[in-house]
This record gives sequence, structure tokens and C-alpha cells, in this order.
Amino acid sequence: MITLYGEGRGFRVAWLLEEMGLPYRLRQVDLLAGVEQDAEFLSINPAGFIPAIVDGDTVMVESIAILQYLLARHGPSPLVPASDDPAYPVYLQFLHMGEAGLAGPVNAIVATNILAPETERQNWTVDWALDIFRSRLDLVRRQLAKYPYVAGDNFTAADISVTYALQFAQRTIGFVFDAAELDYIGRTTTRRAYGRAMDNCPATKAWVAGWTETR
Ligand SMILES: N[C@@H](CCC(=O)N[C@@H](CS)C(=O)NCC(=O)O)C(=O)O
Repeated sequence: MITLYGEGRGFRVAWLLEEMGLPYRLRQVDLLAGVEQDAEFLSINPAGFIPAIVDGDTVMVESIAILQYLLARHGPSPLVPASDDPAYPVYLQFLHMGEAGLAGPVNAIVATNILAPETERQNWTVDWALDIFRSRLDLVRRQLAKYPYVAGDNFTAADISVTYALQFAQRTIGFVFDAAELDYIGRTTTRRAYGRAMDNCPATKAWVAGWTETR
């Protein structure tokens, strides 16, 4: 049985596990209470960030790497195009861009908004991170002008990566998306596996319930 430590980006992992029909248990990690007291979690990830997984002898962090691992170790899955499929390179590109180009830069803005002294909140780096987010989002936008999903005609794990990032930006920095992006989020989040993952992730569910979409 796979153990998933922590929600946050762990929601990506729960969503994939539900899509793949793999049994797992969620072990909560309370970042707000401080992981210093959580010796068991620190023995899994001494750096103290979430998510992490334990799968037999395998211990891993980094949500996108975990998605790739699960698909490779427990696949095959229709959520990954075959390596000779023309959709494969663009799939990999957006799988990683969801974190490296979208959610990652937003993290810097969120941390600044929450933790920086009042006088240091609006700074060059925050503007830069938002520019990075916008430029990568433009690539998502161009893709969605042609296809229903970021890798083309089929839903893939790249959509789990990107959808999470878009929702993260909506809910943390109030980023306002256009109709095509909102329709995309609607398409991916009405999947049954998304609903099941949400039911298994109470902190994420509460977080979503506290946010209302503005069109
Ligand atoms: N690139 C990492 C980002 C992980 C991350 O930033 N996790 C947040 C919660 S979603 C966290 O643990 N923040 C506290 C910290 O980094 O110490 C991933 O995709 O897993």
C-alpha cells in the first residue's frame, strides 16, 4: 500500500492514484503546526516539505517526479502517451511546466505575501515570478486553442500537473483566467477520479470550499 504524506501538491498524487485505481493511504502533515514535532515525517523527508510517498522500499519527494514514478512503476496507463506517440514530447513538456513554470513561480509570490515584512511584499522578484507564470500560461493557452487537453486530444497526467497549478494560482494569488482556461479546468475537474481524490483530501476540500470562482 502506497502512503502519501501531505496534501498541498500531494493532491496531484492523490488524483493520479485515483485515476490509476491504486490503493493508498493519506498521512496528513501539518505544515502550519510546524514539522519540527513530526519525527516520523522528518524521517521520510528530512527537508520537511510535502508531498512525499513511501511505496515499499521507495521513498520519494517532488510531486511531478512522483507522478512519473507511479506511472512507470505501476503502469501502463492511458495517462501517458507512448514514447513514439507524437504527443509524448508535448506531454512531458507540460507535465514539468505545471510545476517548474507555473506552480513554482506562484510559490514565491505566495510565500512573499504571507511571510515577508509588509514593506518587502511588493518587490522586483514578485513581479518577475508573475511574468514567468504569465509567459508559461501563454503556452498553455495556445495549446488549449487547438486541443481540449495540454498534450492534445486526450487527458493525461500533464493535465493533473497543469490543472493543479492553475487552481493554485486562482486560490492563492487570485489570478483571473479567461473563459477557455476556466472551461479547461471545468473539463479536467469533473472527472470522477478528481472527485474521489477531493473526498480523500479534507484540507484541499476545505480550501476549495472557501474559494468561489469569478468569471
Ligand atoms: N516542487 C515541489 C514543491 C513542494 C512544495 O513547495 N510544497 C509545499 C506545500 S504544497 C511545502 O511543503 N512548503 C513548505 C516548504 O517548502 O518548506 C513539488 O512539486 O513537490
